[in-house]
Amino acid sequence: MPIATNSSVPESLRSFLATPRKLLIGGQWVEAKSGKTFDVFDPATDEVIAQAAAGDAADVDLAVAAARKAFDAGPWSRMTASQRGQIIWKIGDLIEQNADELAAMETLDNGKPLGVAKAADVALAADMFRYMAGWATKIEGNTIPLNVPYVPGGQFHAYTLKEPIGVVGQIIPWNFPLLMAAWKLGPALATGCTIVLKPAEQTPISAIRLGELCQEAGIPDGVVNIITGFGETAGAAIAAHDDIDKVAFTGSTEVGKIILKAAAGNLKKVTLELGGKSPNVVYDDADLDTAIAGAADAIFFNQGQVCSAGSRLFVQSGIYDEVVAGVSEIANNMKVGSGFDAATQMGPLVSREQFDRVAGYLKAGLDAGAEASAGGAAIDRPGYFVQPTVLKNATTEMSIVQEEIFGPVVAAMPFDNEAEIASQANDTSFGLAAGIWTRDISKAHKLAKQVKAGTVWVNCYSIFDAALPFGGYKQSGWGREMGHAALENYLQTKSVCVSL
Ligand code: TXE
Repeated sequence: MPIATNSSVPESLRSFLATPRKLLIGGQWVEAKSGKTFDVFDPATDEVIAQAAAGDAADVDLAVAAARKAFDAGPWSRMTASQRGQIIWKIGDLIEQNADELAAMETLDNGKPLGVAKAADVALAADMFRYMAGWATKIEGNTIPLNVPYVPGGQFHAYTLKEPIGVVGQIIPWNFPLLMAAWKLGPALATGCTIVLKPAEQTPISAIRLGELCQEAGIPDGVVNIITGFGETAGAAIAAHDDIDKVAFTGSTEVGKIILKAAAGNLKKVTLELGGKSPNVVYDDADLDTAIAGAADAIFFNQGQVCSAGSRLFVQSGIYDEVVAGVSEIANNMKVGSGFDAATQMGPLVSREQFDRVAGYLKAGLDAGAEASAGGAAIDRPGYFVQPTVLKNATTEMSIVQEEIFGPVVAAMPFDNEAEIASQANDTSFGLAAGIWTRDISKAHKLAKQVKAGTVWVNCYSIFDAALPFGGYKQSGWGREMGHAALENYLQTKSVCVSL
């Protein structure tokens, strides 16, 4: 449905999108130095819905200078932790107050169903700021007893200070635009850092609006800077910038490696949340109705554009046919359409590029001998829609089993030998998440320990909470998002030693 006739798009959003959106630098909304803008698309219709400023290295320079000034001169760094915490909490409140508009923004820009945008993206984003607001006042060092052998009788008072790392660059993807901004900004703000954030070029809108909400909440000028633009220009400038102390990236493993190399220039600290190819293991003693629904949700949630999606489904042989048939039935009955249609369970993929990538994997899988027991093709209609797909007869060496598809495509494989399932589950270069479905609690804990993944869900999948650390083993990344662990990404430890 074109935006002009879409009654689900609130008037406030319509007028927000009517003017080209600018960059937030030092508390001011400004055009890109180059004057360039780029088009933002509705993936359900291919319609241009907005223009955003195409920031590049020159704008990143200005944003970093503003962030540096705000970090060095204050007031952010001079505020008490409690004052900072209250402002961060207020961002959560403002997200909640603007939930309808933000959810519509995500549906328009990313394509996801409106109900999901509101219940997951927006609600989790608000919660993330509130959770991190609470941490602002609880960042503490230690006192440390010393025993220095070469200073006999020496008495010392030693302690650690936890200090913000400084100016941080944050580069985020398009699958959960607002939520990824919240995952990044929340801990950086709680620790007292200042930020240059670059949203994905496919979905810049909600981050721009979040910048406005940060200002409304009382975030001082220069603390949060938002540079919309492309990866190869704005993103690369952030990764390489000599005055950025740390870069946090969520995106493809391929770009994660590029960022790492660029960051080596000034040895800025790096955290990476990258791709996945997560195993979802169903044992024959599982509650099958729950496991089948869970396996479908694990891959089809957010059109499969989830880094932790359960994209390799391992099913114990005796129940393989039944589980594959069950997941396929769910796939076949899924209502695919515009995210604004209340009946829609799955929206379009985010972009033409992602649509082509997923279609390419479908073809490669079918050509290699996998068989579609549901879906298997793109959907012939405007927008970037593909069928929810279950591929059976998949084997380990196929690209659909080894590579991240980032679409609603699951490869289902039987397993016989319980002793070997851990090594099968671990047989990729990724290690982001895993699912286990069984009534046998000891079996579940045993596999949970063996699997090389940053998150393991037992008898559930895709459960996220601001308090629960999330991140990757192996090539799925470095560091953890959320929870107390996320604060460490933005802190450094200073040891102070005083002779008494
Ligand atoms: O990701 P990119 P793309 C995976 C998923 C998907 C694939 C490609 O498999 O199919 O990546 O998606 C910025 N220097 N994930 O191409 O390019 C870019 O502008 C600095 C997994 O969209 O990694 C965007 O802001 N930055 C994933 C961000 O990186 C650069 C989420 C992600 O884009 C850059 C998204 C560069 N040279 C995709 N090039 C997850 N882990 O959740 C691009 N960017």
